[in-house]
Amino acid sequence: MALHEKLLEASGKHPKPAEHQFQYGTAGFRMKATLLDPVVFRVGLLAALRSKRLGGQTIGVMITASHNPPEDNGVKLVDPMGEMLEASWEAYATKLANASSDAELVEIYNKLSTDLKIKSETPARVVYARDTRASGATLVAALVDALEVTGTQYTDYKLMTTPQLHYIVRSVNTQGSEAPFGEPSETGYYKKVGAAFKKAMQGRKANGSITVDCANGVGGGKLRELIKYLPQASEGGLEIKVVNDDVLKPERLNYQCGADFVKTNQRAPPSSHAGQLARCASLDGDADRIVFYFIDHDGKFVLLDGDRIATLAASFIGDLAKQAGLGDELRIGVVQTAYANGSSTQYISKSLKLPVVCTPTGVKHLHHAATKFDIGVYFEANGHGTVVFSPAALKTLATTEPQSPAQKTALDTLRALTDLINQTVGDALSDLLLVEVILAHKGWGPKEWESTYTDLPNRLVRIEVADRNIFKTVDAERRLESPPGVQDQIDALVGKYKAGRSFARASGTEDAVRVYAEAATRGEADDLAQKVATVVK
Ligand code: 16G
Ligand code: ZN
Repeated sequence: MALHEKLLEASGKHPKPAEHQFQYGTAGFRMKATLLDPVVFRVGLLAALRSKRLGGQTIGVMITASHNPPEDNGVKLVDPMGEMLEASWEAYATKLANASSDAELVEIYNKLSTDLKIKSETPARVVYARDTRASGATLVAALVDALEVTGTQYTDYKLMTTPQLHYIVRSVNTQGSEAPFGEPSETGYYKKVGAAFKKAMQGRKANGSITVDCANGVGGGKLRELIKYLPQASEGGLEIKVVNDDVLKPERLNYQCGADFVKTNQRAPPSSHAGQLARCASLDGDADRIVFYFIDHDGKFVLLDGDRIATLAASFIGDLAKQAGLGDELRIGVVQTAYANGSSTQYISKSLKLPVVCTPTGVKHLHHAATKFDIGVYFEANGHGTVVFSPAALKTLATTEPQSPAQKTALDTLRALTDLINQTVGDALSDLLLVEVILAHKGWGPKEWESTYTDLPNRLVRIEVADRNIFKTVDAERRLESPPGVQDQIDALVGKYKAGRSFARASGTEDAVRVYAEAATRGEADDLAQKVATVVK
């Protein structure tokens, strides 16, 4: 049978419901799992094309809906170096997903192959994994149908966190190269991270314990596995208490727990019994986000979100670079979005004296901007982020000869960090250990971490509008250029509040507009958010 006949036949088993329009958004395709079968099949076709286009390099397919409810699922592609799919290909994904018939799908597939000058003899290679959602297994079957029909070589990595799959993709593609990323296996990941953690601690004892809420998602089992590769608590290692790691009851996933719950509700999961000043953290459902928190002396909940992780990491890495004698050589910068608390931005530029860049929401934008620095620290306030080291910075770190014991210690620690940090994408497990390393070095508890600056009170409001597509932003989403006149009204309102700042943008994941406001006091922040919401409505 010719390929187009085989494609027609295979596609016939994954029919697209006529009424649905799909879009490859900031986090791939995400929706009710019952709608996703044809989408995953078609994403499988695109993964094969992408791999062939890149000369047979391995492409990753991750099946997850992150912090969404259990009945949702999603799918996204990972490019060869572990980055998000190149932006121009998102449109191809959307096109394939919306083909209205099997015949049209084959037509689009063939046209893409021709337009992209894909040679049929080039091999295609794909690796894939999924989170713990009940729908994952059948969606994998749809993916495999696409990989089979296109003659793609594939490996099933079964259950994995999203960042673990990113690690695998980069490891597979750099095997045998000058810069191998790691062993392309789950154990390889644990070994790399575990060894780097030990080195980065530089013989320091961990300070007590941390309780980690795993959102009843895939991160729980993986964290338990990772712990086996860390210095054991009985021998002075860090004690990690794993909670909310039930993956057998599907309805518990992300329910009243996890990073999104904690960040959105600004409170600990109801199941948490942490005592005062005890370190706590929450992962999201696929373990690519993490936030920290604690209960203060007065019983108040204190959140240490992505902004806090960014400032902590930037200050630590900046100090190490200076101590290693590389303060002038390595350009360190921080990348945030408009959602970053204004106090964190001030702290980075005024106290840490580091450059700060603001980009639109979405990991791919932050990641891209971070690669412009020698060492780029990027975090979204919601807890997704990582640190990227440029090839030049890695070379400098590898070849610098330390001139004193202090320089050597700093250099060794920096080198260990380059392995501890998952540079492909935000990784909750790796970020967890990064924060622990820094707190141990600084001798800090969560209270000292929090006391570096005071967050401005802020409020986020979600507004349903008739058509969110009319809201067009400029200046990294900080200003609206459409609808006309709305920005002027927002400016006039903001001007009335001390330390006021506010912006409105269309959500990329929900049919709504989000308004963010911050001001000197809680009351003013709430008031400003409400007033701007009224203007937007
Ligand atoms: C997606 C993004 C996340 C962003 C969120 C914003 C990735 C992998 N994920 O989940 O980074 O914070 O969208 O959602 O890029 P919103 O557009 O609905 O505010
Ligand atoms: Zn996630």
